Amino acid sequence: MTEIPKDHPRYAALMVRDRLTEAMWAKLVAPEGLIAQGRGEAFDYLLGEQTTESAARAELAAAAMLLSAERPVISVNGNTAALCAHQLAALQEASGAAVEVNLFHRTEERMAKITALLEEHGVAVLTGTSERLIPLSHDRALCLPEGIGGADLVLVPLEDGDRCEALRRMGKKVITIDLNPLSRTAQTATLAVIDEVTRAVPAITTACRTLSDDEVRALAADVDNRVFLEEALRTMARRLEEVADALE
Ligand code: PTJ
Repeated sequence: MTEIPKDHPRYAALMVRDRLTEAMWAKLVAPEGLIAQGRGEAFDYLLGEQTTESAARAELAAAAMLLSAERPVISVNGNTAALCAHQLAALQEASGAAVEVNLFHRTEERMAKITALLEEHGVAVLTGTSERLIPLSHDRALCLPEGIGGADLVLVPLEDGDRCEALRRMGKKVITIDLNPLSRTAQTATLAVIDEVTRAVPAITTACRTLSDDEVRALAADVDNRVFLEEALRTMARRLEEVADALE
C-alpha cells in the first residue's frame, strides 16, 4: 500500500483507488473492476464529484421503488462489495431487500470471499444453489430462484450492460447506480441513479427511512428514466461549457 499524504488534493479519490487495488490483490475485485472504476471517475469529474439535484431526486425514487416492490433484491458484485460493504447492511435493513452476490467474472473463490466480506459487515446474504435463470450466455445468468430469479425488482450497482436488458425482458424492474448515463445499463434500466455508489447507497437508505407512505406511492408511480438521463447529460455538457468559457 502506497502512503498517501493527507494534504494531497486528491486524497479521498486516491484512498478509494488504494482500497480497490488492495481488494483486487485479495481477489475480491476483478482486475477489470479497476478499469470500471477509472471510467466511473471520469464521469464523476464531469458531475463535479458531487450528487446533483437530479441524482438526489433519483435516489428518492429508488427508495420508493424498493419500498413498493414485493421481492426486491440488491445484486452485489466485486466493486460494490469493496466500495460499500459497510453501507449495505443499513440499506438492506431500511429497504427490506434481500442481498445476492452476482458476478460477471465468476469464480467460487470470489463468490465466497465477497459473501464473507458482506457478512462481516452485517449483511444477510442469500446463499444456495444457483441456476441459469437469466437468459445470458455468461455466468451472470447464474442466480438463486429465491433471490434474483424470483425478484420483481433488482438493484444492480455498477453493472455491465447486458444483464440489465435481460432482467428487463424477464419483466423485472431494474434500478442501477452508474456514473455513466451513456452506458447500456443506464439506458435500459427502469431507473438509473447517476451518482457515485458510495454517495448513492446512503442517500437511498436515508430516503427509505424518511419517506412517508404517500410519498412512496407518488414517487414510485411516476418514474421516467429519460428525465434523469437527460438531466445528467445536460449537467455534464453545462460543466464542460463553463470550464471552456473560463479559459477564454
Ligand atoms: O465483480 P464482477 O466480476 O461482477 O465484475 C464487475 C465489473 C465492474 C468489472 C463489471 O461489471 C464491468 O466490467 O462493469 P463495466 O462494464 O465496466 O460497467 C461498470 C459501470 O459502472 C460503468 O458504466 C462505470 O462508469 C460505472 N462505475 C464505475 N465506478 C463507479 C461507477 N458508478 C458508480 N460509482 C462508482 N464508484
